[in-house]
Amino acid sequence: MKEVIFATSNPNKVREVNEMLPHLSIKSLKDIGCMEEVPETTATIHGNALQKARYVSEKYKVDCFSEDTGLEVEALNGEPGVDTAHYAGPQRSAEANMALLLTNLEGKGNRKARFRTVVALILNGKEHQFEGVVNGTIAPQKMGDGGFGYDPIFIPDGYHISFAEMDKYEKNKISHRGRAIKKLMQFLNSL
Ligand code: ITT
Repeated sequence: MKEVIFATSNPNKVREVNEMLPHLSIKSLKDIGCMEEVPETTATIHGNALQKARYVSEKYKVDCFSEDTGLEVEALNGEPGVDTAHYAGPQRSAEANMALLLTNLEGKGNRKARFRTVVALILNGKEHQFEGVVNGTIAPQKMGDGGFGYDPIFIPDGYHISFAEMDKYEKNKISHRGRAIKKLMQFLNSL
């Protein structure tokens, strides 16, 4: 498999997956002429990943993979979870999302969190899912300006720096997305 369709409209995800899979040609939704908003309306990260892949595969008659990512904070009972992208409202602002999370964690001793990515692949009519998780803590305030989304406030376990302060290859090596994509690649290579 040399060319793969990644059913996402998030250019940061495309960039990271391109960095992880330099030998593959990754096509995004824009590349296949899909400019519409793909629905993600289920109650779970697994459900949303599958919903996006199914929608694109059925409508555009292509094999593809998608992914859904959530940040799960222990002291907030797993929130924002499936609502990670629009935690602070429909404008999907990373700044507003981080500010709300920091406010909601004020006064809480437990700042443990994890990023979870579920990749859903539809290949020859069959569905497959691959999960990647990275544990860490939520920083007391933003640290660094690299990466995207919640990266400035997420410190992975074993580090004293946030994802936003980390070299991009280092992040990809240990991240939720990196781990899920590695499983996807192992599966594709085993075919
Ligand atoms: P799709 O088109 O793939 O659905 P999306 O941006 O809507 O793109 P999600 O629904 O999976 O993606 O939302 C993920 C949210 O988590 C969004 O707010 C991202 O900014 C954030 N996020 C995802 N991966 C991240 C990462 O590696 N580091 C920090 N934040 C991340």
